[in-house]
Order: sequence, then structure tokens, then C-alpha cells
Amino acid sequence: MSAAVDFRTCPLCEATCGLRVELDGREVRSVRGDPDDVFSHGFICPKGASLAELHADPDRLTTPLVRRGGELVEAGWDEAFEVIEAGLAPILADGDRNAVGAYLGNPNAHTLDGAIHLRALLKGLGSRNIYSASSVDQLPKQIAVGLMFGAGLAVPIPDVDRTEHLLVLGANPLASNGSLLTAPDLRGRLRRLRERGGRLVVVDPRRSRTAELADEHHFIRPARDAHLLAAIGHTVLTEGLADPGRLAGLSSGLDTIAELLAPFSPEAVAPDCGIAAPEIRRMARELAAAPRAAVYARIGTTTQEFGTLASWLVDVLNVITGNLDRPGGAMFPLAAAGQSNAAGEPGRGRGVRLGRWSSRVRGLAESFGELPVACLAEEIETPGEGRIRALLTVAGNPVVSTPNAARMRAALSSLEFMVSIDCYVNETTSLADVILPVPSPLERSHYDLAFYQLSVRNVANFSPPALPLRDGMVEEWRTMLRLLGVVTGQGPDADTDAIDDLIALEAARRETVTAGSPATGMEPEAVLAKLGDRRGPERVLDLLLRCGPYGAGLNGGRGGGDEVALSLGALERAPHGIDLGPLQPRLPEMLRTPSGKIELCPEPITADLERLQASLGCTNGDMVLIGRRHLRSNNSWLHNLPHLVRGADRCTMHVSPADAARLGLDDGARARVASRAGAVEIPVEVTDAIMDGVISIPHGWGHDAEGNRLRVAAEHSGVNSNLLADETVVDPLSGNAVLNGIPVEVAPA
Ligand SMILES: Nc1nc2c(c(=O)[nH]1)N[C@H]1C(S)=C(S)[C@@H](COP(=O)(O)OP(=O)(O)OC[C@H]3O[C@@H](n4cnc5c(=O)[nH]c(N)nc54)[C@H](O)[C@@H]3O)O[C@H]1N2
Ligand SMILES: Nc1nc2c(c(=O)[nH]1)N[C@H]1C(S)=C(S)[C@@H](COP(=O)(O)OP(=O)(O)OC[C@H]3O[C@@H](n4cnc5c(=O)[nH]c(N)nc54)[C@H](O)[C@@H]3O)O[C@H]1N2
Ligand code: SF4
Ligand SMILES: [Mo]
Repeated sequence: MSAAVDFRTCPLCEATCGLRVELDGREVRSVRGDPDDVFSHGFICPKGASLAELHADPDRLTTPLVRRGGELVEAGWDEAFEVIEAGLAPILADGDRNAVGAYLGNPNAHTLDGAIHLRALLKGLGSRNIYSASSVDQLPKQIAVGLMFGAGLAVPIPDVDRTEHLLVLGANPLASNGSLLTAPDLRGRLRRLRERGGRLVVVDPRRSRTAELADEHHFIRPARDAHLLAAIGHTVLTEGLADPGRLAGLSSGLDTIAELLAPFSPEAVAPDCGIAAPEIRRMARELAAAPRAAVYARIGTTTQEFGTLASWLVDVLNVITGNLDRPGGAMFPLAAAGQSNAAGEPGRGRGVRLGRWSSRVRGLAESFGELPVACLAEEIETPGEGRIRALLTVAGNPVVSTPNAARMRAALSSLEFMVSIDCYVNETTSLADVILPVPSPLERSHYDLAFYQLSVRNVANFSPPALPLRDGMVEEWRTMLRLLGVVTGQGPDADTDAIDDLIALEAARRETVTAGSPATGMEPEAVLAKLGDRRGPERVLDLLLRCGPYGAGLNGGRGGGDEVALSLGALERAPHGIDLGPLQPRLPEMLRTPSGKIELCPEPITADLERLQASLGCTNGDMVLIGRRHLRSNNSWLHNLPHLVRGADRCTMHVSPADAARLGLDDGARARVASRAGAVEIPVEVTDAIMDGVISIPHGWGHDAEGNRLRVAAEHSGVNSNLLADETVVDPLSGNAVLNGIPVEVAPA
């Protein structure tokens, strides 16, 4: 085979960078940034460049593995599915659909298969025991915006390219490359913000790389962001700086905000936050005075005890300062496909329904069809009706990613049966009875259905597979559908093409009853006929693009001239993507609340302010643990790529010089860190980049677990920080895990 150049979107994080991949047959010669990509203009990070190593990793699974005599051994697909049938059918035959649970990991947000066909599998499973990485991540934000704007992905995105004042809390985009903020090259974008005279303010218990770039950095005590945000709101309202403008007429609850925030004056919260009251007042005044400003907060503010309150207060500030939905403020994207707040009647909707059921043991509420993963272990361990006896994991590593990792490992080990769809044998999948492999990122098509809904520009970019599947590999969506066959009683050999047709037909049917869709009133079969002979998620994507806000419709072109008319074919002809322009104001059209208003004071959230008030003056511990990310990491799963782990060990504990002296910790020596949940030993790194009273350990490590087949990662094992995270402590509104602000005891090892 000869050399070829492939242009594709990087699937490894939310930034959606365009890559230029040089191939020699099935071998990758180089991966560079695509200079012609309409969004990333050539930007690439070390992870994107490591796609070649990921594709060629000798530890990547190429065949199913099946447990025989305690060992995971290679098997054919038919054999693997017979074992799955034998394991699941008797459990399902007992008549309790909840006995089979599922955990869905983060990479599902980065694949079409995870976005489309996985939903069909979950529907077929019919279990209330569905868990995902959402509840160790952004769930509090989704609940806040769901209640305020009526849809769980209606997240206001800071318009970094046009803003003049950006207040960032608990996010480090220079390491993470942005989250709930799709924007390639955030370093460049933030630099340009400063070059045009704008101001970048970062609030973080660590002086992160983003904080170093900022005009102003404030250390804050972990989990005290809601206090700070409430005090900023308090200042804006009491000093007469509020200026909601047109948002006043679009909001309900504006006049009660001041009263709700009354207990949280800067003077009241300053001791808790560790930020002086005059500083808080200045931050509030400068935010309010900026002609265009945005407040943006991420994982440090969601994975903590006041996650939902902090997430809500971010957008309360965006509203009272008049910055919501205006250029340079915090805006709502309009994606080309699947935008949940763009379909159907504009301006009003059913809103979100939360708590339709609760977890059996602890009574944590359901949201968006899921239960919080902090209660997964107890749902496996506790006997009785509804106990999880078998588990499916798809693209997830809960043994490393979720709180109380030791308990999670023991719980998974006790299951009657476990199946994983994954590319590696790692801390979680090594406990499965069957592992089903997936194609390499170069062997599958890619489109960011989720992240274009969270993007600083409206963009659409589709990447067809660069390479055909390797021998014996199966598309991930087909594997999902074959599992769907098992859990719906069709046996291990279900016709995946027939199920795929049903999925596409159902997607078509939905379009035919959606107001404003070009499919309205058509027969679903007639809609499908227009889509030609594509299969799998690509066919559904084509449908969504054609019926979306920039769609070509179902009868070839819509309009003429320069108008964009999107379909999958149109995107295939544009390998560098199609730019659909900067974000535009979308209020009130994007609202899906039953009232047709922005619900500024949703009752479930405001009721939680009592807890915030009660916490005033209470510390969350003498020493508390937070996390951090490194540019060359990706949660738990890229540590097997040599380029990403070379250099000094990164799994160290950061501690301030004062604390190190007080606790007798020496740089380079080892510390013992203990919490209610467990203890670890870890190398000490003394640094003034962290505030007193706080230590930081990155998550995603601990690759020395028995059963792992990750040869490179094993040499850079590190420790699993979630051995310390306490699964019994959650943000009560969302059930989201508390991964930042964990009370710990630290001593020399
Ligand atoms: N202490 C602490 N814990 C945290 C966090 C933190 O900040 N601190 N962050 C949390 C966050 S934000 C997240 S998102 C979670 C992540 O939690 P998880 O999603 O559970 O963990 P990942 O490490 O992303 O694991 C991804 C898994 O998917 C597999 N995989 C990769 N690509 C594919 C694919 O295409 N198909 C399939 N089927 N499998 C694939 C990998 O081999 C790996 O097993 O971790 C959370 N945990
Ligand atoms: N390189 C790399 N990139 C990634 C990932 C990765 O693992 N590695 N993971 C991806 C995923 S799944 C996600 S969700 C995103 C997350 O993206 P980000 O939210 O940007 O995540 P982090 O880089 O961990 O930055 C979180 C910051 O919050 C700070 N922090 C901790 N506790 C608190 C607190 O109580 N208050 C405040 N104000 N700050 C606090 C930490 O010190 C840290 O600097 O990153 C994505 N991108
Ligand atoms: S920033 Fe994210 S999308 Fe861009 S190259 Fe790096 S990992 Fe890939
Ligand atoms: Mo995440």
C-alpha cells in the first residue's frame, strides 16, 4: 500500500482539533495539526500527536477475551457472545431487569457509536441501574442549566473570542484543553483576549498553568466557590451594579435573588474562601463594569460538596450582569446536529424531570436516566430485589475514576457476570468475564455530536474512517447491537443490520413528528429511503444533519446560492470542516422550560442555600485533597503510550512549603495520605503553587493493579487517588461525587 494523507478530527478531548495524518498502508507515519482546519488552524497537543502510538499499541485488544479457568484468553466473537448469553440469560430470566446494570465511561461522549447506538442498547436493557462518568464530572452543571433553561445540555459557553473579562473558577484549560468549552488552542485564545486589553481572572487553590497566564489569580479554599460566587452576586445586587437589560423580561425570579443572597456578603464568606472581602468586592465591580464579560467554571466547582449551587450561581452572575446570550458574554451554541434545545417548538418545552426513581440503598435521585456512580458499589453489594448481579461497562474505568476505588474493585469482583467493551485490559476490564474490543480511532468515522453543542463557534466536521477495520475487528455499534440482541432475548446471533434499520427508522419517525423538521408529515420509511444505503450511526447522523438548523433537507439542496446546506455528503466533501460562524443570540428561542422563561431561582436549588449558609464559618478539614490534570494525560487510559509518560513521574503530591515544614515532609520523600475511605503512599513535591492547607494528587493512576495488561503504564504506575475519595459524601442535589475538598491526614511515610 502507498502513502496517503488523511484529515480527521482528534477524538481524544473536547477541543475537536483537526489532524493531518500521514499513512503508509496501515502504518501511521506522522500526525500533525491540520493547518486548514476551519476551527483549529493547525493547533495540536501532545495527545493528538500520540494517536499513532494509540493506533499501534501492542497492548490494544484485537480479539475478544473470555475468562477460562480464571484467566482471560483470546476467543472468537461467536464464542464470546455464547459466553455472554450463558452469563446474562439466566439472570434476566429471573425477571428483574434491574439486575443487569451498566457503567458508561467518558469516551462514549467522543464516539458516534456511544452517542447513538449505545442509547438503543440501554433502552433494550431496560434497567434503572445505569451509571456513568457524568456523576464524577459535570452532572451538577447539567442539573443547574436543565432547571434554568429546560435542557440538560443548554450550557452557556463563554465567548472567549470576543469577551473582555473572563472569570474562570476550577478549570485549567491550559492542561485540559477546555471542557464544556469546545475551543481548540485555548492558550492562544486567552492570550488574544489579553492582547486586546481584556482581563483574565482565575480562581483556583493551585496556581495552575492557566493561572500563570492570567492577569489575576486568587487562591481559594477548596469547595468554597459557591460562597465566593454568592458574595460576588451579593455585591453586584447591593451596590446597584446589576444590569440584566433584556434578560429581565426573559427571566423569572430576578427580584428574589437579592434576598436569597443576602446572607452571603463578602465579609461573611471571606474567612471561608480565604479571599479578603475588599478583593471580592473589587472582583464583583470589575466583572459588572466590563462591557462584555463571562463567568466560566469547571470541574473544580462541580466535583465538590456545593457543585450544583456553584454551577447555578455562575449563570446567575451571567444573567444579572446582562452577559448571558450576548456576544462576548456566555452564549448558547447552535450545533448542526442533535442540538437538544433547538428541536421542536421554540421558546418553551417540557423542561427536565429529575428524580423519577431513586437508588435502592441510599435513595439518591435519578437524573437524565442515570443514578450517581457514588452508589454503584453498594447497589452491587446489598442483597434484595433490584440488586445488580451483572454489569456491562462501555468505555469506562470506574475502578480508577470513581470514589472509594478499593470498594468499587471489590464490588465488581463479586459480580456474577461482567462484560466490558474496551480496548485495554485495565484496572476495571481485568475483572470482566468477557472483554469485547473496539476499532482504533483511525478505523472509525468521527463526528462530535456532543461537543459542537458546547462550542465557542458553530462548526461541523466529519471524518470518515482513515483505514478499513483490521481483520477480525467489528464496529463498536455492531457489538452494542449484538449485546442488545442478548438482553432482549434474541440470542447471541441477532441480525445487527435488522436492528440498525429499526434504530434508523425510529430516528426518522421522531423527525416526522418534530415541528419544523423537513421530515414533518412524511412516512418514516420514506425518510429512510432518502438516506441511501448508509448504515450504523452515520445514517442517523446524516438524518440529523439534513433535518438540523443548517440542513440540506431530504430532497437534495435547500435554497441555492451561498447558503450552507448540510448533509453527511456535504461534510465528506469538506475534509477541513465547515465553519458556521460565531455564536448568535438565541434567547428566547432556545428555552425549553415549561414557563418559557429563564428560571433564575429553581426551588430545588434555592432550597439548598440553607446548607450553604450553615457551612459559613465551618472548615472542611485541616488538610484537604484536590486533583489536577497534566497536558499529557487523559483520565486513566493513555498512560500506556510511551510519549505521554516519558519524563519525571507526574503522580506526585503537591504541598506548600509551610505545610511541608509543619508536617515534616521533604521534597522527594514519600508521604502517607489517609482519608475516611483509604490511604496511599506517594512522593512529595513541595511547591508554592499550592495554597496552605491543601494537597493535590492527580487522578487516573495506579496501574500496578493485578490483572492489568498495560506494559508501559505498569512502569509508571503511580497511585490511584480515588482510593481516598469518599463515596458516602456527595453533592446532595445531583448525587455527584466529591473529588475535590476531601479531608485527609498527611504524614511522612
Ligand atoms: N479524583 C478524581 N477522579 C476523577 C476525576 C477527577 O478530576 N478527580 N475526573 C472525572 C472525570 S471528569 C471523568 S470524565 C472520569 C472518567 O472516567 P471513566 O470514563 O470511567 O474513565 P477513563 O479513564 O476515561 O476510561 C476510559 C475507558 O475507555 C476505554 N476506551 C477508550 N477508547 C474507547 C473506545 O473508543 N471505545 C470503548 N468501548 N472503550 C474505549 C479505555 O481503555 C478506558 O478503559 O473520571 C473522573 N474521575
Ligand atoms: N490533559 C488532559 N486533558 C483533559 C483530561 C485529562 O485527564 N487530561 N480530562 C478531560 C475531562 S474528562 C475533563 S472533564 C476536562 C476537565 O477540564 P478542567 O475542568 O479544565 O480540569 P482540570 O485541568 O482538572 O482543572 C481543574 C482545576 O480545578 C482546580 N480545583 C480543584 N478543586 C477546586 C475547588 O474547590 N475550587 C476551585 N476554584 N478550583 C479547584 C484544580 O486545581 C485544577 O486546576 O478535561 C478534559 N481534558
Ligand atoms: S487538544 Fe484535544 S482535540 Fe486537540 S489534539 Fe489535543 S487531545 Fe486532540
Ligand atoms: Mo470528564
